[in-house]
Amino acid sequence: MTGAGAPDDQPVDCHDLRVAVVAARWHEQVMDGLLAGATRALDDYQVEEPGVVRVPGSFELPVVARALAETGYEAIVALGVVIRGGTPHFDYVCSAATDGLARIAVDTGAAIGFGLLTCDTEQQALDRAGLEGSQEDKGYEATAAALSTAMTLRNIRRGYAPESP
Ligand code: DLZ
Repeated sequence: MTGAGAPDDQPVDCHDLRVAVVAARWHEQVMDGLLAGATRALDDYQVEEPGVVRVPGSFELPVVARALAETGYEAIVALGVVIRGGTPHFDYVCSAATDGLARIAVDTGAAIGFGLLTCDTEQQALDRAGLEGSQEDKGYEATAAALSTAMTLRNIRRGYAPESP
């Protein structure tokens, strides 16, 4: 199970955080599950009026995430699915999206939720999509991680001392 060891974080109040979700369109059923998971997390964390932007494919996630970060969004959740069997460009699309998203987080200081599934088969993606019968809920996890990180960044910028472990 890929999710073994994941933290069991409890939702915190993020009602005044500026949050956007950027989601690719490839692999509709899996994307529907990831988006539903993200929506559940946004509700649990009390995010008000999150923005949602769709892009054609995962390759386009970083450039749109960057534009959102530059216009003041503090947390951006990137959702996409790339399936090895479905594309000869698997490695290129995965690394462009992954490297691009990591760079945006470090360069802009926005919290980026990494909800990009990179799978060998569609079944693996379905297992992680938070659908009925799925074993994992990566849309929820990526959203919770982005929100938690954004609150940590906000506290650091406001001069609050980091919490002791
Ligand atoms: C072209 C392509 C292929 C073959 N497979 C996927 C995929 O599995 N998942 C995904 O999100 N996007 C895919 N794409 C589209 C690229 O991400 C991109 O949208 C196009 O190359 C146009 O720039």
